[in-house]
Amino acid sequence: MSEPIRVVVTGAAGQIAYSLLYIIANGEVFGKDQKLVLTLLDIPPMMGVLEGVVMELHDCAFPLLTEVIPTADPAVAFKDVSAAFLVGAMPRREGMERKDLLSANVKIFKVQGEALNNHAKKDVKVLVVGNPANTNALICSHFAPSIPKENFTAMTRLDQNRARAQIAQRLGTDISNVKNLIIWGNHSATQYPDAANGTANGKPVTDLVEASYLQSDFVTTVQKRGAAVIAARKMSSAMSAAKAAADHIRDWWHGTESGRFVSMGVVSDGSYGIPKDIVFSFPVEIKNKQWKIVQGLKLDSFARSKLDITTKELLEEKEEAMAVCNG
Ligand code: NAX
Repeated sequence: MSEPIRVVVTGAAGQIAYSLLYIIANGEVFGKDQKLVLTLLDIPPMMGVLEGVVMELHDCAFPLLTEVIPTADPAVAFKDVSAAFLVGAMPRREGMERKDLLSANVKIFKVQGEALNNHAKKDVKVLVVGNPANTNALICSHFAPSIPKENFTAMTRLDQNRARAQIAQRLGTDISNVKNLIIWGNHSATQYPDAANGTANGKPVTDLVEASYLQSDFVTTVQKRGAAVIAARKMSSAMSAAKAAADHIRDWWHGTESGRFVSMGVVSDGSYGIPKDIVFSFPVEIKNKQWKIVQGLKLDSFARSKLDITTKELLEEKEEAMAVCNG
């Protein structure tokens, strides 16, 4: 059994964290032989609720969990962490403009970027779940200059899992047979779910499913799945978001098998003509805890037009976020 690593979950009193903490503490992310110290960050008014979460974590009697530290202080939460799940964010309230939400959250991620910079391990792996996830990850990285920008990522794995589920259901096959669907761009309604490189039972998805579906209903169903869950459940996706966050970090930690790629929001290096220095979801392969953007995939004019839309949105978000930071 190896020495414990410290892992932080922010928004720890919220609904995604409630599912996520179980998965992490049960050894399903870092491995069944990796002991853990969990630090749980939330805001001061939530400390009472967080205490209840801590009680439940103790009562689960997880063999790998050596310590749980609830706190409202980022300096305590981020101390020596090897992995950070940044889930906490300001929710959108009625009457709130997208701009107001962005502005509130940019401020949170600036503070957390600075805290990571000052207190976390320099090889910390950061996953931003809180929305707007891509731009929050960019801001976080901007304020943590001592940590490589490759270590900051945003979650689009839920969108990828949703895409796989749609294709598996349509073909009536096991989800494990469906591979290499890609989410390009922003974790928002402009994302482009792309089946052009996907396979099901080793065959191209494009040979098995009509192009008319792949270019219309498939795209919009995945783009709007979050809203559909809210309409039905009266609350946003939580269990599936937690599972996706765990999938994302588990693959980053342990790597992806050869020939399989996963989608992650990462800082663009200019691949596929996407402007540098925005956090854009690309297909990646992971080895030795380093992700690499999969190169050489073909993008037709339809795909290219979709990538342009999501790129434009991310550039606008970046500009607004930087204006807030500099203002
Ligand atoms: P909840 O409102 O249930 O929980 C959020 C928690 O964050 C609350 O306990 C709140 O007090 C805390 N919080 C707020 N500001 C904080 C701060 N400065 N430091 C630490 N904690 C803070 O939301 P939940 O359903 O858990 O969703 C969390 C975030 O995930 C939201 O921003 C949501 O939009 C986003 N999502 C992102 C997804 C993705 O695929 N990237 C999918 C699911 C989800 O919608």
